[in-house]
Amino acid sequence: MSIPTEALSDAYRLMKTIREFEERVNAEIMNGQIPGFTHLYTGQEANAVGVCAHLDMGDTIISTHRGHGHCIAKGADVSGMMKELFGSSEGLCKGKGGSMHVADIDKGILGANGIVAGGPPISVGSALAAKIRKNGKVAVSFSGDGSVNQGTCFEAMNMAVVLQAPAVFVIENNYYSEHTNISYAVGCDDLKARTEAFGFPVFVADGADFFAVHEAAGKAIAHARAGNGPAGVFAEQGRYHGHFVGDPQHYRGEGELDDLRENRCCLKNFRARMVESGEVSQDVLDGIDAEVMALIEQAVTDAKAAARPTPEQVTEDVYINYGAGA
Ligand SMILES: Cc1ncc(C[n+]2csc(CCOP(=O)(O)OP(=O)(O)O)c2C)c(N)n1
Ligand SMILES: [Mg+2]
Repeated sequence: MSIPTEALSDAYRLMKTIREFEERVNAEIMNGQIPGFTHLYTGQEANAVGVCAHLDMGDTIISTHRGHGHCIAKGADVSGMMKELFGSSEGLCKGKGGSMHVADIDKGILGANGIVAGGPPISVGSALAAKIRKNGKVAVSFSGDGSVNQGTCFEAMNMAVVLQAPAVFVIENNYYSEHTNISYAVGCDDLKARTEAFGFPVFVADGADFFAVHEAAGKAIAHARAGNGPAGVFAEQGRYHGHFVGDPQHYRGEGELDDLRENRCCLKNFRARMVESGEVSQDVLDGIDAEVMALIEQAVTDAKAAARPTPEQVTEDVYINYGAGA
Protein backbone atom coordinates (compact mmCIF):
# COMPACT_ATOMS: atom_id res chain seq x y z
CA MET A 1 0.00 0.00 0.00
CA SER A 2 1.57 3.31 -0.99
CA ILE A 3 1.25 6.10 1.58
CA PRO A 4 1.07 9.78 0.47
CA THR A 5 4.12 11.88 1.38
CA GLU A 6 2.15 14.12 3.73
CA ALA A 7 0.82 11.11 5.61
CA LEU A 8 4.38 9.79 5.93
CA SER A 9 5.55 13.05 7.49
CA ASP A 10 2.53 13.02 9.81
CA ALA A 11 3.30 9.46 10.90
CA TYR A 12 6.92 10.29 11.65
CA ARG A 13 5.87 13.43 13.54
CA LEU A 14 3.46 11.44 15.71
CA MET A 15 5.98 8.70 16.50
CA LYS A 16 8.61 11.30 17.37
CA THR A 17 6.07 13.23 19.48
CA ILE A 18 5.22 10.11 21.46
CA ARG A 19 8.92 9.29 21.93
CA GLU A 20 9.83 12.77 23.19
CA PHE A 21 6.67 13.14 25.27
CA GLU A 22 7.53 9.93 27.06
CA GLU A 23 11.24 10.62 27.54
CA ARG A 24 10.40 14.03 28.97
CA VAL A 25 7.68 12.64 31.23
CA ASN A 26 10.22 10.11 32.51
CA ALA A 27 12.66 12.91 33.34
CA GLU A 28 9.98 15.08 35.00
CA ILE A 29 8.80 12.18 37.17
CA MET A 30 12.38 11.52 38.24
CA ASN A 31 12.60 15.24 39.14
CA GLY A 32 9.51 14.86 41.30
CA GLN A 33 7.44 17.16 39.09
CA ILE A 34 4.70 14.72 38.05
CA PRO A 35 2.56 12.94 40.67
CA GLY A 36 1.09 9.47 40.39
CA PHE A 37 2.04 6.23 38.73
CA THR A 38 3.15 6.14 35.11
CA HIS A 39 3.87 3.47 32.50
CA LEU A 40 5.86 4.47 29.44
CA TYR A 41 5.17 3.29 25.90
CA THR A 42 8.59 4.27 24.49
CA GLY A 43 9.68 1.84 21.77
CA GLN A 44 6.16 0.78 20.81
CA GLU A 45 5.22 4.01 18.99
CA ALA A 46 4.81 2.39 15.56
CA ASN A 47 1.93 0.26 16.88
CA ALA A 48 -0.20 3.23 17.92
CA VAL A 49 0.62 5.34 14.88
CA GLY A 50 0.37 2.51 12.34
CA VAL A 51 -3.11 1.65 13.62
CA CYS A 52 -4.50 5.15 14.18
CA ALA A 53 -3.39 6.23 10.67
CA HIS A 54 -6.46 4.34 9.45
CA LEU A 55 -8.92 5.98 11.84
CA ASP A 56 -10.91 9.19 11.74
CA MET A 57 -12.43 11.16 14.60
CA GLY A 58 -15.65 9.14 14.57
CA ASP A 59 -13.82 5.87 15.12
CA THR A 60 -13.05 5.07 18.73
CA ILE A 61 -10.04 3.71 20.56
CA ILE A 62 -9.78 2.36 24.04
CA SER A 63 -6.35 2.23 25.55
CA THR A 64 -4.45 0.70 28.46
CA HIS A 65 -2.42 1.75 31.50
CA ARG A 66 0.39 2.36 28.94
CA GLY A 67 -1.78 4.76 27.00
CA HIS A 68 0.06 8.01 26.18
CA GLY A 69 1.06 6.79 22.71
CA HIS A 70 -2.42 5.62 21.74
CA CYS A 71 -3.95 8.95 22.79
CA ILE A 72 -1.37 11.08 20.95
CA ALA A 73 -1.70 8.92 17.82
CA LYS A 74 -5.50 9.39 17.88
CA GLY A 75 -5.10 13.16 18.04
CA ALA A 76 -5.12 14.11 21.72
CA ASP A 77 -3.77 17.58 22.39
CA VAL A 78 -0.21 17.17 23.63
CA SER A 79 -0.28 20.25 25.84
CA GLY A 80 -3.61 19.18 27.39
CA MET A 81 -2.16 15.75 28.06
CA MET A 82 0.98 17.15 29.64
CA LYS A 83 -1.17 19.34 31.90
CA GLU A 84 -3.23 16.29 32.78
CA LEU A 85 -0.14 14.38 33.86
CA PHE A 86 1.04 17.34 35.91
CA GLY A 87 -2.31 17.27 37.73
CA SER A 88 -3.49 20.64 36.44
CA SER A 89 -7.17 21.60 36.36
CA GLU A 90 -6.47 22.79 32.78
CA GLY A 91 -5.60 19.23 31.75
CA LEU A 92 -7.67 17.17 29.31
CA CYS A 93 -9.59 15.61 32.22
CA LYS A 94 -9.17 18.53 34.62
CA GLY A 95 -6.22 16.77 36.22
CA LYS A 96 -8.47 14.09 37.68
CA GLY A 97 -7.45 11.33 35.29
CA GLY A 98 -3.69 11.54 35.21
CA SER A 99 -1.53 9.22 33.16
CA MET A 100 -3.72 6.13 33.39
CA HIS A 101 -7.06 7.78 32.62
CA VAL A 102 -6.46 10.25 29.81
CA ALA A 103 -9.61 10.56 27.69
CA ASP A 104 -11.00 12.85 25.02
CA ILE A 105 -14.42 11.64 23.95
CA ASP A 106 -14.79 14.23 21.15
CA LYS A 107 -11.75 12.69 19.48
CA GLY A 108 -12.96 9.13 19.96
CA ILE A 109 -10.50 8.48 22.78
CA LEU A 110 -12.67 6.54 25.21
CA GLY A 111 -9.90 6.48 27.75
CA ALA A 112 -6.73 4.91 28.96
CA ASN A 113 -7.62 2.16 31.41
CA GLY A 114 -5.87 0.83 34.48
CA ILE A 115 -7.60 -2.56 34.29
CA VAL A 116 -5.72 -5.14 32.26
CA ALA A 117 -8.13 -6.24 29.48
CA GLY A 118 -10.65 -3.66 30.62
CA GLY A 119 -10.59 -2.17 27.12
CA PRO A 120 -11.76 -5.00 24.83
CA PRO A 121 -15.29 -5.25 26.35
CA ILE A 122 -15.72 -1.47 26.12
CA SER A 123 -14.65 -1.50 22.48
CA VAL A 124 -17.23 -4.16 21.67
CA GLY A 125 -19.92 -1.87 23.11
CA SER A 126 -18.63 0.98 20.98
CA ALA A 127 -18.46 -1.29 17.92
CA LEU A 128 -22.02 -2.47 18.50
CA ALA A 129 -23.17 1.16 18.68
CA ALA A 130 -21.50 1.77 15.31
CA LYS A 131 -23.18 -1.29 13.85
CA ILE A 132 -26.62 -0.25 15.10
CA ARG A 133 -26.11 3.29 13.81
CA LYS A 134 -24.83 1.95 10.48
CA ASN A 135 -22.24 4.75 10.41
CA GLY A 136 -19.29 2.72 9.08
CA LYS A 137 -17.18 3.41 12.16
CA VAL A 138 -14.91 0.94 13.91
CA ALA A 139 -13.86 0.56 17.54
CA VAL A 140 -10.26 -0.34 18.28
CA SER A 141 -8.98 -1.70 21.56
CA PHE A 142 -5.29 -1.76 22.35
CA SER A 143 -4.22 -4.31 24.92
CA GLY A 144 -1.05 -6.10 25.93
CA ASP A 145 0.16 -9.69 25.89
CA GLY A 146 -1.05 -9.85 29.49
CA SER A 147 -4.61 -9.13 28.36
CA VAL A 148 -4.88 -12.37 26.42
CA ASN A 149 -4.74 -14.28 29.69
CA GLN A 150 -7.83 -12.44 30.93
CA GLY A 151 -11.40 -13.69 30.73
CA THR A 152 -12.75 -10.24 29.83
CA CYS A 153 -10.66 -10.30 26.67
CA PHE A 154 -11.96 -13.73 25.62
CA GLU A 155 -15.56 -12.79 26.36
CA ALA A 156 -15.22 -9.59 24.35
CA MET A 157 -13.69 -11.41 21.39
CA ASN A 158 -16.40 -14.05 21.39
CA MET A 159 -19.16 -11.49 21.72
CA ALA A 160 -17.73 -9.41 18.87
CA VAL A 161 -17.87 -12.47 16.60
CA VAL A 162 -21.37 -13.43 17.72
CA LEU A 163 -22.62 -9.87 17.19
CA GLN A 164 -20.49 -9.35 14.05
CA ALA A 165 -19.46 -6.01 15.55
CA PRO A 166 -16.77 -3.85 13.86
CA ALA A 167 -14.29 -4.25 16.72
CA VAL A 168 -10.56 -4.40 16.06
CA PHE A 169 -8.45 -6.02 18.76
CA VAL A 170 -4.87 -4.78 18.67
CA ILE A 171 -2.70 -7.02 20.82
CA GLU A 172 0.68 -5.49 21.63
CA ASN A 173 3.14 -8.15 22.64
CA ASN A 174 6.04 -6.51 24.46
CA TYR A 175 6.96 -9.88 25.98
CA TYR A 176 6.25 -8.89 29.59
CA SER A 177 3.28 -8.52 31.92
CA GLU A 178 4.71 -6.36 34.66
CA HIS A 179 7.96 -8.28 35.29
CA THR A 180 6.93 -11.69 34.01
CA ASN A 181 7.98 -12.90 30.58
CA ILE A 182 5.37 -14.45 28.27
CA SER A 183 7.43 -17.67 28.19
CA TYR A 184 6.32 -18.20 31.80
CA ALA A 185 2.94 -16.48 31.90
CA VAL A 186 1.28 -17.69 28.68
CA GLY A 187 0.37 -21.35 28.44
CA CYS A 188 0.77 -21.70 24.69
CA ASP A 189 3.44 -20.67 22.19
CA ASP A 190 1.16 -19.10 19.63
CA LEU A 191 -0.72 -16.05 20.89
CA LYS A 192 -1.98 -15.26 17.41
CA ALA A 193 -3.59 -18.71 17.10
CA ARG A 194 -5.19 -18.26 20.49
CA THR A 195 -7.00 -15.09 19.43
CA GLU A 196 -7.74 -16.39 15.93
CA ALA A 197 -9.51 -19.36 17.48
CA PHE A 198 -12.43 -17.06 18.33
CA GLY A 199 -13.24 -16.86 14.63
CA PHE A 200 -11.79 -13.68 13.17
CA PRO A 201 -8.70 -12.92 11.07
CA VAL A 202 -5.58 -11.69 12.86
CA PHE A 203 -2.83 -9.86 10.98
CA VAL A 204 0.71 -9.99 12.37
CA ALA A 205 3.21 -7.14 12.24
CA ASP A 206 6.70 -6.30 13.42
CA GLY A 207 6.00 -3.55 15.94
CA ALA A 208 9.33 -1.84 15.26
CA ASP A 209 8.28 -1.24 11.66
CA PHE A 210 5.64 1.43 11.06
CA PHE A 211 5.01 0.15 7.55
CA ALA A 212 4.37 -3.41 8.71
CA VAL A 213 1.91 -2.26 11.36
CA HIS A 214 0.26 0.13 8.91
CA GLU A 215 -0.29 -2.70 6.43
CA ALA A 216 -1.57 -5.21 8.99
CA ALA A 217 -3.86 -2.65 10.63
CA GLY A 218 -5.12 -1.51 7.22
CA LYS A 219 -6.30 -5.03 6.47
CA ALA A 220 -7.90 -5.55 9.88
CA ILE A 221 -9.69 -2.19 9.92
CA ALA A 222 -10.90 -2.55 6.32
CA HIS A 223 -12.29 -5.98 7.22
CA ALA A 224 -14.24 -4.58 10.18
CA ARG A 225 -15.34 -1.40 8.41
CA ALA A 226 -16.74 -3.41 5.48
CA GLY A 227 -19.16 -5.17 7.84
CA ASN A 228 -17.31 -8.48 8.05
CA GLY A 229 -17.19 -8.52 11.83
CA PRO A 230 -14.16 -8.18 14.09
CA ALA A 231 -10.50 -8.53 13.22
CA GLY A 232 -7.21 -8.48 15.06
CA VAL A 233 -3.72 -7.08 14.81
CA PHE A 234 -0.88 -8.77 16.62
CA ALA A 235 2.26 -6.63 16.89
CA GLU A 236 5.50 -7.52 18.65
CA GLN A 237 7.91 -4.97 20.04
CA GLY A 238 9.64 -4.58 23.40
CA ARG A 239 9.29 -1.53 25.62
CA TYR A 240 12.39 0.58 26.32
CA HIS A 241 11.57 1.41 29.93
CA GLY A 242 10.45 -0.61 32.91
CA HIS A 243 6.90 -1.68 33.61
CA PHE A 244 6.45 1.58 35.52
CA VAL A 245 8.71 4.57 35.97
CA GLY A 246 11.18 3.59 38.68
CA ASP A 247 11.10 -0.16 37.92
CA PRO A 248 14.71 -1.37 38.46
CA GLN A 249 14.21 -4.03 35.74
CA HIS A 250 16.26 -6.80 37.33
CA TYR A 251 14.35 -9.28 35.16
CA ARG A 252 15.89 -8.03 31.90
CA GLY A 253 18.51 -10.11 30.09
CA GLU A 254 22.04 -8.77 29.70
CA GLY A 255 22.19 -6.22 26.91
CA GLU A 256 18.44 -6.51 26.25
CA LEU A 257 17.66 -2.81 26.62
CA ASP A 258 20.68 -1.64 24.61
CA ASP A 259 19.77 -4.07 21.87
CA LEU A 260 16.19 -2.79 21.76
CA ARG A 261 17.21 0.85 21.49
CA GLU A 262 19.96 0.12 18.98
CA ASN A 263 18.33 -2.43 16.72
CA ARG A 264 14.58 -2.18 17.30
CA CYS A 265 13.74 1.50 16.89
CA CYS A 266 10.77 2.53 14.76
CA LEU A 267 12.20 6.03 14.22
CA LYS A 268 15.54 4.72 12.94
CA ASN A 269 13.75 2.15 10.78
CA PHE A 270 11.50 4.86 9.35
CA ARG A 271 14.48 7.09 8.51
CA ALA A 272 16.33 4.19 6.87
CA ARG A 273 13.33 3.43 4.73
CA MET A 274 13.06 7.08 3.66
CA VAL A 275 16.75 7.14 2.65
CA GLU A 276 16.08 4.07 0.51
CA SER A 277 12.89 5.35 -1.11
CA GLY A 278 13.65 9.07 -1.15
CA GLU A 279 10.02 9.83 -0.25
CA VAL A 280 10.81 12.19 2.64
CA SER A 281 14.27 13.78 2.92
CA GLN A 282 16.41 13.58 6.05
CA ASP A 283 16.32 17.40 6.18
CA VAL A 284 12.54 17.35 6.41
CA LEU A 285 12.71 14.69 9.13
CA ASP A 286 15.31 16.77 11.02
CA GLY A 287 12.94 19.73 10.78
CA ILE A 288 10.12 17.65 12.25
CA ASP A 289 12.43 16.59 15.10
CA ALA A 290 13.12 20.24 15.92
CA GLU A 291 9.39 21.13 15.82
CA VAL A 292 8.56 18.23 18.13
CA MET A 293 11.28 19.16 20.64
CA ALA A 294 9.92 22.73 20.75
CA LEU A 295 6.34 21.45 21.15
CA ILE A 296 7.27 19.26 24.11
CA GLU A 297 9.35 22.00 25.74
CA GLN A 298 6.43 24.41 25.47
CA ALA A 299 3.99 21.78 26.76
CA VAL A 300 6.13 21.26 29.89
CA THR A 301 6.54 25.00 30.46
CA ASP A 302 2.77 25.49 30.12
CA ALA A 303 1.98 22.51 32.34
CA LYS A 304 4.23 23.82 35.11
CA ALA A 305 2.53 27.22 34.97
CA ALA A 306 -1.02 25.89 34.63
CA ALA A 307 -3.62 26.14 37.40
CA ARG A 308 -3.92 23.44 40.04
CA PRO A 309 -7.36 22.18 41.15
CA THR A 310 -8.98 23.80 44.16
CA PRO A 311 -10.23 21.62 47.06
CA GLU A 312 -13.83 22.41 45.99
CA GLN A 313 -13.23 20.85 42.58
CA VAL A 314 -12.62 17.43 44.09
CA THR A 315 -16.36 16.73 44.28
CA GLU A 316 -17.17 18.13 40.82
CA ASP A 317 -17.62 15.72 37.89
CA VAL A 318 -18.32 12.78 40.18
CA TYR A 319 -21.85 12.23 38.87
CA ILE A 320 -23.30 13.06 35.47
CA ASN A 321 -26.24 15.43 35.59
CA TYR A 322 -28.76 14.07 33.10
CA GLY A 323 -30.94 17.14 33.43
CA ALA A 324 -34.24 17.91 35.08
CA GLY A 325 -35.80 15.03 36.97
CA ALA A 326 -32.63 12.97 36.94
C1 LIG B 1 -7.32 -7.02 36.08
C2 LIG B 1 -5.94 -6.56 36.50
N1 LIG B 1 -5.07 -7.45 37.01
C3 LIG B 1 -3.84 -7.05 37.36
C4 LIG B 1 -3.46 -5.73 37.23
C5 LIG B 1 -2.04 -5.27 37.62
N2 LIG B 1 -1.30 -5.03 36.36
C6 LIG B 1 -1.13 -3.77 35.89
S1 LIG B 1 -0.32 -3.76 34.43
C7 LIG B 1 -0.13 -5.42 34.45
C8 LIG B 1 0.61 -6.13 33.33
C9 LIG B 1 -0.02 -5.93 32.01
O1 LIG B 1 0.75 -6.54 31.02
P1 LIG B 1 0.37 -6.36 29.51
O2 LIG B 1 -1.08 -6.59 29.32
O3 LIG B 1 1.28 -7.23 28.73
O4 LIG B 1 0.65 -4.83 29.22
P2 LIG B 1 2.04 -4.05 29.28
O5 LIG B 1 2.20 -3.56 30.68
O6 LIG B 1 3.12 -5.00 28.90
O7 LIG B 1 1.89 -2.93 28.32
C10 LIG B 1 -0.72 -6.00 35.57
C11 LIG B 1 -0.74 -7.43 35.87
C12 LIG B 1 -4.41 -4.83 36.73
N3 LIG B 1 -4.12 -3.55 36.54
N4 LIG B 1 -5.62 -5.27 36.31
MG1 LIG C 1 3.11 -6.79 27.91
